[in-house]
Amino acid sequence: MLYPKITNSRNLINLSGVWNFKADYREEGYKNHWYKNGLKDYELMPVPASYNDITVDAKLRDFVGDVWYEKKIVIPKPWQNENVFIRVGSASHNSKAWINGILVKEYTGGFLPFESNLENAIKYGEENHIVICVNNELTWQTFPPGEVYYFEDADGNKKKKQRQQHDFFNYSGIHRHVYLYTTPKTYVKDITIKTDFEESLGKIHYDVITNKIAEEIKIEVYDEENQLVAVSTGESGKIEIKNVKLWKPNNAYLYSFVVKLNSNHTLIDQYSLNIGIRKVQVKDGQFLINNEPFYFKGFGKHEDMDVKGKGLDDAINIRDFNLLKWINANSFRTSHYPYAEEVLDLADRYGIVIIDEVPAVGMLGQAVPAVGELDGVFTEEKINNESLKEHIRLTREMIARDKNHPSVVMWSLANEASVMEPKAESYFQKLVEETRKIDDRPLLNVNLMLIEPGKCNVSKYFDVIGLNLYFGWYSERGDIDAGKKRLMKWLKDCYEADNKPILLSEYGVDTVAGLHKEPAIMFSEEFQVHFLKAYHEIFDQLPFVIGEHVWNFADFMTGQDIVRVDGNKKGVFTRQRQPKMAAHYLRERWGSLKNTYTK
Ligand code: E9O
Repeated sequence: MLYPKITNSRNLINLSGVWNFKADYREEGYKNHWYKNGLKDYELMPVPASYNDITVDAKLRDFVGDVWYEKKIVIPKPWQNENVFIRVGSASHNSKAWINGILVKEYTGGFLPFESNLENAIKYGEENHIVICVNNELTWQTFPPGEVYYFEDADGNKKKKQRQQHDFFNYSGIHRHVYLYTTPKTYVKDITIKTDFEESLGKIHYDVITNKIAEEIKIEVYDEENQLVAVSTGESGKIEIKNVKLWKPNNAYLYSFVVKLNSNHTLIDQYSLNIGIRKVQVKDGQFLINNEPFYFKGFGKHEDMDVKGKGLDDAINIRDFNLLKWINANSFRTSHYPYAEEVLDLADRYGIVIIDEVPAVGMLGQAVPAVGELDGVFTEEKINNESLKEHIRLTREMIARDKNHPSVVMWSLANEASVMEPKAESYFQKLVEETRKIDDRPLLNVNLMLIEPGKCNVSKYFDVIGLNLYFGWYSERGDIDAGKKRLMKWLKDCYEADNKPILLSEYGVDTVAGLHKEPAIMFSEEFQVHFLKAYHEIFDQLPFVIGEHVWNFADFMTGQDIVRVDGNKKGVFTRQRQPKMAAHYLRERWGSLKNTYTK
């Protein structure tokens, strides 16, 4: 799915801004046809933003159910000769959209875009009524999975509640831009780019899909100085670029790939993509980018901030990239869901490497399970065949959206699933098989520390094993030395069992900014530094460890819990994006390790 853009054949209106909003506390929206009759007694709500932290109403913050958004807009008359689409970057989690009372789209999935051709629903040159209903309920067949239940209070009133298995707040609402955009009647629907190189010769393999057969497809490739460096014709082909400038971590180079559709020698549609030429492989136990061993230095992150929740924010995003550069990181994982396309564009430009993750988090009994509470998830009632279908669909949609980003080097298909269960095996085998059919990037599975070495039923299907390890925190609590010993043994045993490169996809400790203790104890800034140092001493001895992603880049909001004081505090930066002590330590360490760090 191409990102909407203005080109000399396409137009665009960004509908972000202030919308009318109403939470459906009494479940009357559908009965009273709000999608047609409009909202009465509404309040104002920003888009994009989570609605949860915008007001001071506790009922809205923890609301489970449908909320309704409404906007009125005049659609320009000249648009009547074009296709007109509505496109929502993401809304969490289940959406329905109506234009002038006509249902134009239903979509499930909280972190990926959906769109619809509005042909039969809009009025040109007149006001149009747009309504989007967003529901935030999670079930065992959604991603992330969850369960809705009813809680009865002392007066016997039933309250709808959401049980969730994941450790981040269930922020809800319209989280990314809403666009109306046009295309000509014949237009470029999709572009797929694959790149490679041999010595100084860059190679691009491309496929262009149009909605109707187009008479002529022309391709032009421009370098960063806007010089034309290659041309081609036809819907698919190979292009070679002499003296290629590769896209490299921390040294991004982007070509512009321009597709032109012509009819009778006149241009009917044009679309351009920024592309990077680079090559990714897992070979001989190493992760190679452009044939050089790459060592991941960075974080698991979240889309999360004060007030806006998961709402797209360019200021925070650019601040985050500046901090990643400052701390000498070279990569992050989009834990635990695909981030906004705008974030991946920044990663392409800043040269930050991305591991792109599907929202498959919490496929286990509880958020922080005790031993024995992991199992019994791959059952008819919970993660079943229908879940698998959804998992495959979302993986496909993520790849369809993100495949052309040079920054994306690996797909992460699950975080902390209950993979010791025998039934997990066929589930993941199928998921991996389906994923490999559509893209050749390496695949990552991320395991939590309750999956004992040698007991993972799915590692054999993946290229890289991610391990989330917290010895000295969740176990051996407060005893870093004991944690360190366990870590060494665990990593060696995992490697011996699976013989795959290991990425430390999570390790870290909750740290209260400003709390100082000498000697270091849990929650102090000193403890975070000691813990990270101890882990690094182990990683540095093990050649099969191909990277370190600290959990987490910044403090983030979670559901309310006795182990969460105003959220998860494992950030190296605060939620306001200021450094804790550990940030200075990491900056020094990562500054002295090269990207192509070999042990
Ligand atoms: C997933 C991430 O979203 N991994 C968790 C992170 C955390 O901070 C969470 O935020 O809790 C770590 C899971 C570790 C579970 C270990 C349980 C061991 C009990 C003895």
